[in-house]
Amino acid sequence: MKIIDARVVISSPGRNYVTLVIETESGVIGVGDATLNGRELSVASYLRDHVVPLLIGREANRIEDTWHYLYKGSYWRRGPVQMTAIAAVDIALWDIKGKVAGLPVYELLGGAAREGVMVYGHATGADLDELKDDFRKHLDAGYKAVRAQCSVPGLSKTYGVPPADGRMYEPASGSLPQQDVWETTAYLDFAPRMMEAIREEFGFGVHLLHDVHHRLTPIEAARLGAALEPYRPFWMEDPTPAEDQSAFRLIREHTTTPIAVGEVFNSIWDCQQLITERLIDYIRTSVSHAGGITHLRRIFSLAELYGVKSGSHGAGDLSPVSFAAALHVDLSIPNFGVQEYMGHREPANEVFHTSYSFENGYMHPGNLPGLGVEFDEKAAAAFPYDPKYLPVNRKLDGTVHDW
Ligand code: GCO
Ligand code: MG
Repeated sequence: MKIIDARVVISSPGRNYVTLVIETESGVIGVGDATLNGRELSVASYLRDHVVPLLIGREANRIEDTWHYLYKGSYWRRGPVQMTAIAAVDIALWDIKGKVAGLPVYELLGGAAREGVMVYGHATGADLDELKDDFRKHLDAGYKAVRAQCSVPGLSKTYGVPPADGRMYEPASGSLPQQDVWETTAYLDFAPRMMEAIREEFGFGVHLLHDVHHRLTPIEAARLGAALEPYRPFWMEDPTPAEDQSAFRLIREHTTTPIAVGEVFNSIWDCQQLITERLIDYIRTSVSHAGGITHLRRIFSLAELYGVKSGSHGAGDLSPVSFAAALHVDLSIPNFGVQEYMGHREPANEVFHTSYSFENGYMHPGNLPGLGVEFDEKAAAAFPYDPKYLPVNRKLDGTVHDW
């Protein structure tokens, strides 16, 4: 069954998404997500200019071969652009395989290893009272795991806390990146108080997560991990800039707080040391930025060998196509940990018709053949691309800091 057409659709139903549509001679269509937040057009060009010409005429059922053809064949391997592009092709081909077989993708991956996928939502607040209100809303909605982020007193803007005007906290609107302000001392004093306030109010019966967003040095992260221990966090996410794998050894030596990292990784090589030296507890690579279902499964298999669990990135800047693909993987692997679920803003559901469901804190990808997401190209055309940047972070003296 040959591929006869492949096209890239860039649309902005609530936020920007790059979608790859692959069409086969038998009429079966597959969709993949190629969104790289704030750098969307680079992946669109990689696909349109360099990958689509290679896909036409290829056998759609040869997923593994196509993966290596695109990965090794380019010579210039890895990086977020190439790996997001390969992911989009890979996800679309799994979608096609499922539709041809008449089975949901998770059945092709070995079938359900659990009844549902535990997801965590985001609770945020401009102060502790607001955070507690939002946390309570998540518990009322049935969430078993919730991430807590709160404005740091003294800082005008904190990661993870949306502006008061109802916009999402990322990306910034406008033609230039928004500037955030950062001060490590204030954050390190406040974060344990925030976690304490949540435990005092809601007890220990809910999984409590927190995202540091790559902002600390190893010794600062070690101090934070130790300070959080009494509140028994599910994980401390992205404590230090993720590209320095050996930094995690120092954190590990000082704290038993579980560590999660990997949303910015794009291959197994980015986490090889972290996993094989048991420096982390959860690997957060996503299906759309780490080479698709084929490569993500490879990462999770390596992780399983070393007792590391999955905890995939699932922010709203990954499209519903990615999210569905993530749920199929989550449902089928033995070492599933948790899945991030941020949801998608309206009018995303006018463009992406999904079949996944949420019940009592758990999600299921549904049982439609393939991924279970239908992409409405006509509807997408009504929401043209809207260029936006992620924020840039500076310390109080103006030095650019990790974001
Ligand atoms: C998370 C992430 C995101 C990223 C975003 C960047 O844990 O959900 O940190 O919020 O910042 O995906 O585009
Ligand atoms: Mg994060």
